[in-house]
Amino acid sequence: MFENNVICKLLNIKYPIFQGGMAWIGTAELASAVSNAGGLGIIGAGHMPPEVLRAEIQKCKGWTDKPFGVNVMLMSPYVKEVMQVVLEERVPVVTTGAGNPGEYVPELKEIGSKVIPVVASVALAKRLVRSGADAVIAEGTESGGHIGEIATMPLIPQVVDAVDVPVIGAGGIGDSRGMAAAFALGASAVQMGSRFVMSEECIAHPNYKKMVLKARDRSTVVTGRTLGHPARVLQNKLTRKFFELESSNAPAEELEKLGVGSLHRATHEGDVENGSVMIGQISGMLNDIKPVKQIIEDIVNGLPQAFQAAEANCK
Ligand code: TUI
Repeated sequence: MFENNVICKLLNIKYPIFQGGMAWIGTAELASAVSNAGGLGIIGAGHMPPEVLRAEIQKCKGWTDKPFGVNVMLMSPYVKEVMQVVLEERVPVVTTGAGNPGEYVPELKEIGSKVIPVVASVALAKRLVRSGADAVIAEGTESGGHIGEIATMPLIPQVVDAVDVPVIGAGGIGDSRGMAAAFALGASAVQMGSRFVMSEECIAHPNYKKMVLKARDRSTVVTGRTLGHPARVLQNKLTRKFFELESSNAPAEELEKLGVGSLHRATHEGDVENGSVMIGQISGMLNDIKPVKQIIEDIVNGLPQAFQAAEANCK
């Protein structure tokens, strides 16, 4: 299976499954587990200072001899220094999020890294392919964390039609059915974040995972739309406070203040009422915590059945 898959061939991986590079919880523990299981593990640089990222990359190199990636969050205040570390460490795959990485593409390609930006629109996908991107991740608004406007179902085929590089589908994918659907829309691989939050290897605080276990289909909300950086999170005390302030026309600085340190509060301190519990709209179907290897194998093993079920409707 996947011998002819363009992404598996491009990156030298066994399964066309990326782990989304999540801030604070996309650590070397998770990334190396995903890479060792045959997918592409990705360290989420988030707001990490450059030397912390370097240590994380070196841990990952020690724990896996398979390809792995780093996701550079372009809104980070350290973005330039982080890119420098990625170059010095010769990270095999670099994904980016929350912005346009165009200016960094040439030097990353020069050292042989594969550059695969996350895009939330056709326009940015086209621009980045012209800049030399090796593939793009089309991420729909169903995702957790920082999001774009367009849903995965319309985004994937429109990006696929617009570019001549492979497309990785993301946003709302957490099982074999989702992966089969992304393939049917023209994607060559998938990226999953939320599904890997609910793995044994993910270091997210137990309270975070417990809250996701209890979540349903309508449990997420989007904060930060009026601030220009929308983020999907589980509804809690923090989001209620946020919307209250927003509807009373509180100044933007006051809203921004609520967000400072809020992700770490949830992921590491376990304060899931006053912190940001970032997770995608598939939260209602994340009902177990499994080892990474089992998550990947269950999805891959379920693919034939998912395709057969779809085909049965055409007979
Ligand atoms: O980056 C993500 N998801 C994230 S990053 C994150 S950490 C964070 N913390 C505080 C504030 C903001 C972020 C949590 N979740 N996903 C990739 C992604 N990129 N989703 C959407 C986009 C995107 C949006 C607009 C990419 C490019 C873009 O274009 C901007 C432009 O300049 O054209």
